[in-house]
Amino acid sequence: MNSTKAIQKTKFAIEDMLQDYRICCESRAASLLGRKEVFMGKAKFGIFGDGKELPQIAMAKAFRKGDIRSGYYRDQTFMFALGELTLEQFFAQLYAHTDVEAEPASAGRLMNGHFATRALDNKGHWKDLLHLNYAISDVSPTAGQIPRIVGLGYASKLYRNNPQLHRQNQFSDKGNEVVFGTIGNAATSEGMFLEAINAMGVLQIPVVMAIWDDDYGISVPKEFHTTKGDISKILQGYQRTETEEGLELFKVKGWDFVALRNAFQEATDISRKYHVPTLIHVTDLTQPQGHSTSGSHERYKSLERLQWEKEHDCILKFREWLIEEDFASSSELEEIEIDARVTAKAAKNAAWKAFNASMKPEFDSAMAILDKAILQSSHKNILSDLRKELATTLNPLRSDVVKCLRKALRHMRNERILVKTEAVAWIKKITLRTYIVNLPSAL
Ligand SMILES: Cc1ncc(C[n+]2csc(CCOP(=O)(O)OP(=O)(O)O)c2C)c(N)n1
Ligand SMILES: [Mg+2]
Repeated sequence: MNSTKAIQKTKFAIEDMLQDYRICCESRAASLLGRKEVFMGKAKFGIFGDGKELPQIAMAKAFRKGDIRSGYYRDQTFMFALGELTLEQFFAQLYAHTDVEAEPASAGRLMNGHFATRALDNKGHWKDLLHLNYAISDVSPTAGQIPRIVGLGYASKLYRNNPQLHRQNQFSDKGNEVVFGTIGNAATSEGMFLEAINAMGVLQIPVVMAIWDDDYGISVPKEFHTTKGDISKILQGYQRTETEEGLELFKVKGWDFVALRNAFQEATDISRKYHVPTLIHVTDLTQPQGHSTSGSHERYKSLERLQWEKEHDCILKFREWLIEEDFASSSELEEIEIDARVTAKAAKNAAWKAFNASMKPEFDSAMAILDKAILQSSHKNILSDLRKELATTLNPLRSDVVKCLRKALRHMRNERILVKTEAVAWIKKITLRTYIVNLPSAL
């Protein structure tokens, strides 16, 4: 349809959409590589945002500085789109790199896919939140991200309604900010979500609540965890009317770029301007690699479902639409796809190199202590075996080194030799640095 095309062409600039496509492809490449890294033993666990890329692009477009996100482990594309997460940082978190410069969200303390921007500076002082894309730190219990959305939205309401709070501050622009929440479809069955929806309606707070609906909660299909299998259908009673306050509800397919852009923009405008909570139920999403690295969805999804997921992949549909609307040719898009894979791979390699380099000095100094122990102790053979075991460990972690030295100390427990003091001091130093030093600023 020519008229639609004309509107879309002027509304969303072509270069902009190709950049969106690039971010989607880079994010997907990162997810695919991430799973392989886990299976190669280079990371302990992986959970990724593949299949949820496109709606997150739309959400990022509606988000502006001063707004706040409280979401969950699928949101990598949103963070990439905002420029608050680099591909290298994404992999640094997957490897649990404990350097805050490499992994600013949590310095390797949180599971992968747990996003955050730092609201405190290195001295522990609040930054100016009005000029920050603030993603509040994710938590692992599903729906745990939801109650705080109510608190944050209510704070904006208080800031707007109380003129005494309007003087310059770094937390609220007179209540004109919006809190963006994200949650998976299955987690909407939790009490925390349902209570929060009610509270949002009562309080009339500026929230855009997005639900990424892929029909599943790990292996459990929707009919077993959501009444009528449709969360927005059963929330209809919360819909505001001409005479009653409530929520404004949207339902949109996760592969429909125009509908997503419009829904997120409209919802955000309503929430920001009128402090009306909005909910966007994004349906038809997929899981190209299943839930996480702990399972394989081929074991519980039907062949029909798996085929449907392939055909409804949001990036594939976005690609088809870009070509159909004449915004790009297949070969132009292919170039972007290849570039994205190369970029993601380079970032992965750089992150892995940096992660290993970060542990090398500790590894070398522990080896030197073991060498001394072999010379000083009467348990030379056992200590040599321990040293050999550590030296031949594939991709040794800091914890492997600490474990090895602890074992060595146990064998030397009845001996009076100097190296023991050195080994004890080494363990103390490493564990203190690893577990404590970064904490005050990692909030
Ligand atoms: C309170 C709590 N219960 C169970 C889990 C284990 N768990 C992690 S993800 C998940 C399924 C979530 O499904 P959904 O909300 O649909 O999100 P999706 O992963 O499909 O995006 C479960 C049960 C958890 N992390 N927290
Ligand atoms: Mg789900």
